[in-house]
Amino acid sequence: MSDRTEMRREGRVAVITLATPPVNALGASLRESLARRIAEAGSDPEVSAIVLTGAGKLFCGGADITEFGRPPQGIDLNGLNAAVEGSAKPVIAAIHGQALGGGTELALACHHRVATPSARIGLPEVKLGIVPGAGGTQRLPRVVGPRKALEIITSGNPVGARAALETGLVDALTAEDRLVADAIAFAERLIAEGRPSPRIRDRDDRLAEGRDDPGLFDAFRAENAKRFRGFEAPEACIACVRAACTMPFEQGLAFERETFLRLVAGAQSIAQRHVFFAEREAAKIPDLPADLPLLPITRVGIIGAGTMGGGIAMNFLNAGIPVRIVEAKAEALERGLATIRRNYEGTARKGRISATDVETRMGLLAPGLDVEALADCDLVIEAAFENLDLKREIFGRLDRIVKAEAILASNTSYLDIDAIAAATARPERVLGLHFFSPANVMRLLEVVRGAKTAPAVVATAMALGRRIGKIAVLAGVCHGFIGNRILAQRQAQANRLVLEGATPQQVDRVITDLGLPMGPFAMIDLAGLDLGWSRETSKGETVREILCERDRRGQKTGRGFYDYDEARKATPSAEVEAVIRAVAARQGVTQREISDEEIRERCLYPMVNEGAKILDEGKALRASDIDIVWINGYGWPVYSGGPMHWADGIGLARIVERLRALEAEHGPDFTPAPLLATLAAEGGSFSAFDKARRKG
Ligand code: 3H9
Repeated sequence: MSDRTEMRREGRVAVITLATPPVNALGASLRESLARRIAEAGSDPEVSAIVLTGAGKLFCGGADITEFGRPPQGIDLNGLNAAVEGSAKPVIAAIHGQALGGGTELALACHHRVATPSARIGLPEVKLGIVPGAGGTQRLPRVVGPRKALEIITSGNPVGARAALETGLVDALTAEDRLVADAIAFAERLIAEGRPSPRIRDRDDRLAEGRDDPGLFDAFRAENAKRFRGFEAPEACIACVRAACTMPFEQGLAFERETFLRLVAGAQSIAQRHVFFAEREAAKIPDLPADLPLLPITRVGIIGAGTMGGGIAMNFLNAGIPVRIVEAKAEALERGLATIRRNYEGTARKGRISATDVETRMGLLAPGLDVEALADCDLVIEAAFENLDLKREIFGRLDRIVKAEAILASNTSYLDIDAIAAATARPERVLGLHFFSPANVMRLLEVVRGAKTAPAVVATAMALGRRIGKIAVLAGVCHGFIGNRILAQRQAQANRLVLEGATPQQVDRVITDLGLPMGPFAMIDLAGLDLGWSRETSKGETVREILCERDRRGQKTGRGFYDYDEARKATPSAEVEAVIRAVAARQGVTQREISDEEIRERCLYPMVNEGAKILDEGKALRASDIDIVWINGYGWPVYSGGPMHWADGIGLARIVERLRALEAEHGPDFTPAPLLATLAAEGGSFSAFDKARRKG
């Protein structure tokens, strides 16, 4: 076993460095190695204090997540922490970069903590569907009090070193570039003072808050009910912090351990860990060499200052990248700029950015009415009306105006990128950058690779996505790419189900019960029923056409599939139900009672089926990419891992069996995709399919 730590001596101080790149995760060999070093330093008469630090860019990223679900090996993290805490010589954690999860728990087992001012400390376990399992829920409340501990543990968000100093989570800040030297000086002072080493487990002064006010936990739960909806881990975190207040330390620790083991084996945590790795996997494009030089992006041009163009611009401004934004009419441009400013001012009012930030960002934005202004941009994104002829015309023009080496991108959500690229003399520099509305909020970016898009252009777009804080997923050219192509399947079934007798609110409820933020009909109302509709061409045959003709065009007209009040609260509409009944009668569809189960199967199984087709055609690189698209673009709940992971949980054989039964009843919309049928017959899963593809 290679040693996973380094140890050196500086006078009477032993410095032990965690050295398992890239994140010093506390896997079995690092735990063993660390325990051995602590014992060695403990028995060395020349050593009077120990400093623990991390190699590379951070202190420690926590337990090794890949070990979860496997048989435990060697000393566990609680055992290691007990050894550190029990050391007769003071142990000081010297934290830089990040201390996360088990890394923070290790630091809490130390007798003191010092940190660089830029360090961040947190317990992100809740984001993996678990509770901190190595004393975090027992030690943190003893330092910062139960209320603050609840916030930190249930949000999973790290706190900055300065805030950590204020709450007592760290004892001192070091100079940014003198972490270890300052930690050694701190240790030498302790040696000189010769006081006994404090152990967090012995403290209980801060716990009074939770004992005197047991209602604190109920109040916290109620305040955060919306955020916690559907998730198991936050409630378990609350129970563990409460245990810290009501049980002796060892008993609380045992309670935490039990809770951790229950959750780590549960479906939610398995799904959330799948998402953690899937997000990182999505960034990897197998056929692109890792050392491919990226194209410089120092100035971005955007065509269209509407909702989409403005939202897209904000992403770049937020990242400090100058933007030129062009609109055809002065009035539309003014309106677009005013919206961007209003959005920033709103964020500033909430205290998330400063008034200076607002001006800095607006200062990076250069508005104009002339496309010529985009000539020297490195990337131009077109966010114009969704019409192929119009887009081809714009791209033809851009090609003549914008410098030859620049990338030209379309934000189209459905159209053929190859047809758009063919309107230029540089198809290798053309691709799709599909942002999701609201573009400044939603994390997903579909990077659509055309038949001729150059590898460096794809790599640059993927890296740029990351730079502006998006999760970029590579998609191939097809109608609707990954996300909307799958959405279309759900929508077709939703439309059909209401004709057959379900109500829009029943369909929407079945979908929101699965944890999605809104159902198909609420979603259309938000987007507008009249997208792609016009009075001149309307045949007045479908429910949607008739509702448009009656000016029920969605939230913007106060009425769509639902009626809306001033607060945009939706109520079911008798008028809509009558329209649906009339259309059903005209089409000869007999209405009947439809069960929630039927809605679930008919809406979701065709999505999974379409996902299999997308995979088979190579339009998505992995099933897990499809999950990432649906989680970050459509709000699929992370606790069920995305549609493909969810399907694996049900079993592909069961899904194919149900699709065949639905096919017999309702026709070819439900015919199982060949890949899905094959996987089901082999007893396979999408996750095994991804693994096999990865191995090539
Ligand atoms: C825990 O601690 C439980 C305990 O309470 C109790 C235990 C009993 N394990 O994100 P990056 C991999 S739960 C294994 O791209 P960055 C990652 O997959 C843990 N692998 O880097 C990637 O691999 P690859 C609580 C891990 O610089 C590579 O490292 N801790 C782990 O953008 C680089 O990662 C957390 O939840 C891990 N813990 O961000 C923290 N972490 O190259 C999770 C990373 O093959 N980690 N990898 O794709 C993070 O949030 C980020 O990785 C971090 C670095 C901020 C640390």
